[in-house]
Order: sequence, then C-alpha cells, then structure tokens
Amino acid sequence: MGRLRVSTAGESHGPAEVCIIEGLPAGITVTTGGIRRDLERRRRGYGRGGRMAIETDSVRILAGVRHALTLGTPVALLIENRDHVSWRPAMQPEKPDFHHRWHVVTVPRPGHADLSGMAKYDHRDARNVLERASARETVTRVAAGAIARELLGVLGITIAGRVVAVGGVADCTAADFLRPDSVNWQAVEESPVGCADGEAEERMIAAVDAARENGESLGGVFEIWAWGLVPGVGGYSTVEDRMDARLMGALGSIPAIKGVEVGLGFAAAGLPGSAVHDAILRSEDLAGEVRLVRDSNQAGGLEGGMTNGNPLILRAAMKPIPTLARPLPSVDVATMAAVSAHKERSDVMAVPAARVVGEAVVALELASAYLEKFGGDSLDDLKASLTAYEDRLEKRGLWCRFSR
Ligand code: EPS
Repeated sequence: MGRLRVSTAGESHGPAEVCIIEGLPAGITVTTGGIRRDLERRRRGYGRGGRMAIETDSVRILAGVRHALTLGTPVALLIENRDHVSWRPAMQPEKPDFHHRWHVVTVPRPGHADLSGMAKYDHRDARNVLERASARETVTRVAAGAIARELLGVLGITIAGRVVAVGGVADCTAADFLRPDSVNWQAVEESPVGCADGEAEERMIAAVDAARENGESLGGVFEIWAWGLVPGVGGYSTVEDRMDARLMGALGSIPAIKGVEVGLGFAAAGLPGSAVHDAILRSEDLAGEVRLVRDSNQAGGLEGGMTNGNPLILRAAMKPIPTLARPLPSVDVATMAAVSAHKERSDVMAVPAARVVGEAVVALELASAYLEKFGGDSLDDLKASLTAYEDRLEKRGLWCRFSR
C-alpha cells in the first residue's frame, strides 16, 4: 500500500479490534453511521454462525476526525468484541488468577493457520495463533474501507461486489463488463447470499443448509466492480506501481482467498489474442469531435498495470471455511497421538461477507493510488488536481467524462 497505510490489531475474542489509517487528506466526511452501513453488510449473510448474533460491530471514532470531517491526521477506529466477556480469563490481556482454567488447544485444524503459527512462534496453545488469524480482523478493514469509499465517492467512483458462486452453484445471469447497470445491484443487496440471480440464490441456500446438516463448510467466488475511474492510475515502471499486483494482493490478503482473476482472468489463457484484447475504436460525434472508445472490457479495466478508464472487474475464489463440525484427522501436538481436529463454533459459508471485505480492500487500494497520482493534503486540492487531469484527457479525445 502506498500513500494510505492501514494498521490493524486485535484478537477475535480479545477486548477489541482497532485500526489506524494514515495518509487521508483533510475534509472527508466520516460518521459512525456511514461506517456502520458496511459493517452491517459484512455481519449479515446466509451461512454465518452464532458469533454474528453476539457482535453488534459498533464503531468508535477515536482520533483524526472533528465535527464529522477528517483532519488530515491519522484516523483511529475501535470496534469492541462483545464476545470477549464470555472469553475471560482465557483471552484477557492481564495475567489470570491462579485458580482460572481454560482449554489449551493442542490439536491444529487443517486449513487454518494453527499448525504453521505454532511452529513459527513456538506456541504450545494454538489459541495464541487462531485468535489473530481469525477473519474477525476484517471488521477493521471494512471500517477503514468505508472511509476510502466515501473519498472515492466524492471523486465519482462507485464500488460494488456480488457473489457469483457458492459451493459450485453459479450465478448464470450475463453481465456486460462495460456496463455496471447490467447487474441488478439492488437485488444483490437484498439477497441473503449477495447474488442477483434468484434461481441460483435458492440453490446456494439449499447447498449451505445441506453443508450445515452434514458438518461441512462451503466456499465460493465473489466479484468486485469499480467504475467512474480515469485511465492512467497505477503504473508500469515498478512492481509497487502495478495496479494488477496491488489489487490482486489486496484481495489475496483476505483470509481463505485462494485465487484472484482480473476481467476475463484464467479464461484468457486458453484463447487467441484477437479474442481477448479490447480493440481501440474511433468514435465521432455530430459536431465532428473524435474520441476513443472500446466495445468490450475483457481486460477488466486494467492494461499495463494501470486503469484504462473502463470498469474494474476482479474476482476472488474463497476456499471452504476450514473449521468443520465433522473435523478432519489431525495430531495432538502435545502427545503426538492421531485424533480429530479441534472443533470451534464457526460459520458454514462466509462468501457474502468476504465480498464486503473485498469491496473495502479494493476501495483502500484505489484511494491510495488516486492520492499518489493526484496528491493533496485536502480533499479540495485532490479534486482540483483530478479535474485538471480529466480536462486534459478530454481535450485530447483520450477519455470522456460521459463514458464513466
Ligand atoms: C472465524 C470464526 C467465527 C466467525 C469469525 C471468523 O468466529 P467464532 O470462532 O467466534 O465463532 O464468526 O468471524 C467473525 C468473528 C467476524 O467478525 O467475521 C474464524 O475462525 O476465522
């Protein structure tokens, strides 16, 4: 991450999750109500476990905001873990009294960080690993992402995510990558699985019910769109400039993500070049003004490490949740006896929540790249610099505001 730096801390059943966001300009509207919308969307979703009924995910703004506007100084956010009260003394930061007892986790769960984390830090209790490795951490990134989304909104950029597959059941509706309105985003928001295809939604829900019944878990695929972007954000000069790498890395940093695609993605590898690349076409309006257009967006809005002005289309594959009600074989590392893996309460499927996290990390990465390119310590400075750039692109016929 470049100009925006986000640091998070917190154990899943510890007192709270916290984050500090550095690099935001002054003048962005920030309210707890605005952040709450995305936190609520992350908390919901068919397939979540009992934990989400305990947490309210209320955010406290601790620093960097005055009278609902950022000050240009670091912003600090805190989200309490309400479940912490049930986890004292096992998770209290203070030394527990000698008579307190809790279960020490010595049987690592396959697919989780448990085993490698125990090896790395020489921990004897996998709880020292799994509490931080938990996807609970994503609550803070969604809160930070809500601020980045607000900033991008002022610049005319919209970010939306949808679930396109759960447990092998795929959304079969066609979407035009050049036209964000080809997706029914309202249906996505109203769907318990975040999917616009009603028929697929029913089968996804049935698949989650069957998985829960069988002590199983499911994964899936979500897609993130961002539109209203100008061309030329990111770069091709250095590894750090390349937006493909930055966005793939951002999505890959979400727990359980095992694959990321841009635009046509893996399908492009099996097609000839002429069927993959988006031709650059000439368009002349009635006044004789010539500008460049595309009639496809298989590149998913990125060419040569930069945005090209078309909608950004990213897809991420989430593996099934590794905590299983019917656990896989493992080994008790205290005794080296073969046993079944440790069981914890967990979600059965969390792809709808992961898509909200996906929106947040993409928003943070895009906001950072815009701030790097257009600079500014205040939102007005940033807007003025972006407007001058847009004017220049339009004058040369390379891009048009209307094409957003
Ligand atoms: C998680 C296990 C579950 C999830 C949790 C991630 O929590 P618990 O062990 O308390 O039941 O609900 O997700 C969240 C708490 C959250 O806020 O998303 C895991 O092991 O990663």
